[in-house]
This record gives sequence, C-alpha cells and structure tokens, in this order.
Amino acid sequence: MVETIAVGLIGCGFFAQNHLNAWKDLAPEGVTLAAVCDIDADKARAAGETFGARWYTDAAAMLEQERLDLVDIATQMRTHAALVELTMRHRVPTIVQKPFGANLAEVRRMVEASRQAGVFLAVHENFRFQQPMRKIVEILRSGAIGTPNWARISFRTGYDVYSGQPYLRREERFVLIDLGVHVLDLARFFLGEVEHVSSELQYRNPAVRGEDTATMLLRHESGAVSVVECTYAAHRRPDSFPETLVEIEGDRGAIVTRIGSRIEVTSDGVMQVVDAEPPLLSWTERPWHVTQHSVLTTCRHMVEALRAGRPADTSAEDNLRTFALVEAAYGLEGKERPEA
Ligand code: NAD
Ligand code: 89V
Repeated sequence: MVETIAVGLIGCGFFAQNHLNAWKDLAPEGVTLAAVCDIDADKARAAGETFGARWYTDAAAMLEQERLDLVDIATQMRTHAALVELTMRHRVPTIVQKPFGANLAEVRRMVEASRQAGVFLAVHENFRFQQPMRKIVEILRSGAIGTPNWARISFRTGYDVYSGQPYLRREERFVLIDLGVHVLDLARFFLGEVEHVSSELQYRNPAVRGEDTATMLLRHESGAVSVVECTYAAHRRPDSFPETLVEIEGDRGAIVTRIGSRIEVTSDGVMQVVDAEPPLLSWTERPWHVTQHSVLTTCRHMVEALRAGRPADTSAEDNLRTFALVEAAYGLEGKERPEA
C-alpha cells in the first residue's frame, strides 16, 4: 500500500489546467489534489469545484490550514521566490514551474533555502520528460550511435503563444528565459555539462518587447559541441509547435527527429525509425499533447522521487545549472558560464 501524497497547487491559470488534470490522473497512484489556490478567486473556485479540491485565495492560509505533502507552484516566475520561501518555511516539499526564478540571484536563494531546510525542491522542467526526449536518451545510452560529439537542438515556431500567454509580449527578457531554458536543459540532458556558451539574440517581431529569437553555441565538458536554437518568430509550414527537433551525431551513427515524434536512428550505416508519439489522453489535444503528456510524466517523476527520498532529476540544484546557462547566454556572450 503506497502512502497517499496530498498535493496543494498554487496558481490556477493557463498552464495550471494541465497540472490539475495530471494530478487527477495520478489519483490511482495514491495522489490526492487536496487544495488549490489562486489570488483570483474565480480561478481558484473554478479549479476547486472542477477538480474536487478545497480552494484558497491566499497561499499562506492554505499552508496553515492544510496538511500537504507536496506543493506545486504554477504561477509566473516573479512570484516563485516568495512562494518557495513560504513553502520552505513550512518544510513542505515543493515543485516550481520553469523558469525557476526571474534571475540568478533569486534562483540561488531558493536553492540555498531548500539546502538549509533539507526539504525537497524541484523544477517542473517538463521538456526532459517528453516521450521523444526520453527515447533519445535511451538510444544514446544504448550506444547505438557511439559517442555523441555534435548536436542541434531546435525549437522554431510561429505558433501564436501570445493568445494563451499574453504577458509574454511584454517581457523584457523573453525567449531565452521562457523557451531557451527548456532547450538548454535538453542540451545538458543529452550531452552533459557545458563549459562555454555564446549566443546571438534577435528582435524580429516588432509587436513583442523582448528578444524572440536566440541562437546559442555550446561546448560541453565532454568535448561535444551543440547548436541550441529557439524562436517564436519563424514562418514555416509545417510548423513544428510544440516539438523540439533534435539532431545528434556520434562516432557510429546519428539520431534525427522529425515532426510527429518520429526518430530516425542510424547505427553503423543502418537507419531505423522509432515512433515516440505520446498517446492522446482524455484531456490532451493536438498540437499541445506532447507537452501536456509530459506534464503527467513530470508530476509522476516528482512523486516517485519524493517517495524514494531522493532528489528529482530536475532538482533545484540541477536546474540552477540550466538557469546559469540562460544568464550566461544573456549577459556573458562568449565567456565561461557562471558558476552554478
Ligand atoms: P497565468 O498568468 O495564466 O497563471 C498564473 C496564475 O497564478 C494566475 O491565475 C494568477 O492569478 C496566479 N497567481 C499569481 N500570483 C499568485 C500567488 N501569489 N498565489 C496564488 N496565485 C497566484 O500564467 P501561465 O501562462 O499559466 O504560466 C505559469 C507558469 O507556467 C509560468 O512560469 C510559465 O513559464 C509556465 N509555463 C510552462 C509551460 C511548460 O511547458 N512547462 C508552458 C506554459 C507556461
Ligand atoms: O514552456 C512554455 O512556457 C511554453 C511552451 C509553448 C514552450 O510550452 O511557452
């Protein structure tokens, strides 16, 4: 009999709808969505009533009144530090949506708060948990392409992300912190730690404030080199949203992904196709389903790590390394990445 995990969700906005559904789907695995919270009472009430949870408009009140085993923070980045400070003070294990914080100083403070408290803190960095990305790591570990020494990790879209997330238009630091954080994390996931990063940022869409295109060049500690790209300003057909397209070359072969979660693996001159498309769930729909499905696998991973008493793969300490790459790509072009 597994111990029940009572979850409290903070933030019931656009993306949190996926978290709500994921926690509901994990009920057979011993997870209960006990409480939800949003400063907007209409959103908190709607989430509470739809998902059968008690609802609050004040996170401090929720933490006082509930006995929670896990808090899931799905608010925007500028609110994360204060909410994490609150949950660490209550010694409640916590997951935070990406971007972990608004800047490196905040992220370091959150990591330190979790270290001091000795309490589980992890980042909901779901790209690593997408089915095709996990399959790629499985192929790399199998040795099928030999030692990986070059990669391109690419998220290029013109999909209208602004209709669901209008605040993105107003961000001064935009695509690198919003999307670069995902693809830089994938670069670490596939090729290991990074010793050098350089970047070029572009402002292609005059209707948005921040940079909407980032092209990064990374040298990994292994000696491998990767080109890591993201843009919300591409005009392509077909549009690959929300898929990350990956090419990795090794000394025995290559991995190339195509739209539709199709992975072409060449090993010693022979090419095979692997279908890594996630299933459609009752609450997922195209084109978002690859992302939505990964929310479920990310939440499941968090619960498993918590139950096992080990840090998540995307623990606070791990994600600090990804966040440091984002900051390096913004500010220290061509220099060594800041120490995590
Ligand atoms: P949103 O603005 O739609 O939702 C955030 C909600 O948090 C709002 O309803 C707001 O009222 C509430 N809120 C703010 N401060 C609060 C507080 N102190 N206590 C309780 N509630 C509070 O934003 P969103 O688009 O859902 O984005 C939320 C986060 O999810 C962002 O960090 C974003 O980057 C991330 N996101 C991740 C993915 C992904 O694939 N991982 C996709 C989209 C968004
Ligand atoms: O992660 C995000 O915030 C989203 C994405 C579409 C990439 O999932 O913008």
